[in-house]
Amino acid sequence: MKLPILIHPDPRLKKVADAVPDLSDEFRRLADDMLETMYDAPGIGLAAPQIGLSHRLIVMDCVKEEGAAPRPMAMFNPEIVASSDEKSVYEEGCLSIPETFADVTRPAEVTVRWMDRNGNPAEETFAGLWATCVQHEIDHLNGKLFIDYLSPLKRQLITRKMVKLKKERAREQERA
Ligand code: GNR
Ligand code: NI
Repeated sequence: MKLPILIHPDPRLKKVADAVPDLSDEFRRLADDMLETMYDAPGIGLAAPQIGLSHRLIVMDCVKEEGAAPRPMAMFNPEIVASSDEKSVYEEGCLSIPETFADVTRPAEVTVRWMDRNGNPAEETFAGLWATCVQHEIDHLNGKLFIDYLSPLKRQLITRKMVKLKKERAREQERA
């Protein structure tokens, strides 16, 4: 089932999400719904707060080669346990901040520990787009957006643009 994605500014995007205590079919179904929502958008990642749920759950698939096998990942309670000193700059976007992109500097590699969909612990070191994406998603769980790395002025301009976009969309909804 496809779920509606919240647009910034929204207080639900600013909250620190709660840990998932233990895995149930309900959470597995939620992860599947989030993957469906992410692929449909289309996006390379999605965090539960973006659909208004305060759970520490993210999904992602950063395989971008045309024709390559997809790699849908669902991570419960993900934690960064190591970060490289080396940095990388990537032009980020966010499904909760549509049509907006900006360069963000982050550690080039991160090691992440999480619980997989079977409740088993997992750990992996990510690089490239995967590293950028997993850090962007974990930020969502801590109420942080990529625009929080920009200057207050840029952030304010983007927030104003989003307020306008939300009003336009609400008006379109009324007409529909
Ligand atoms: O789809 C997405 N693309 C993206 C591009 C660069 C850096 C991060 C991302 S994540 C984003 C989807 C999203 O908003 N996830 O929270
Ligand atoms: Ni995002």
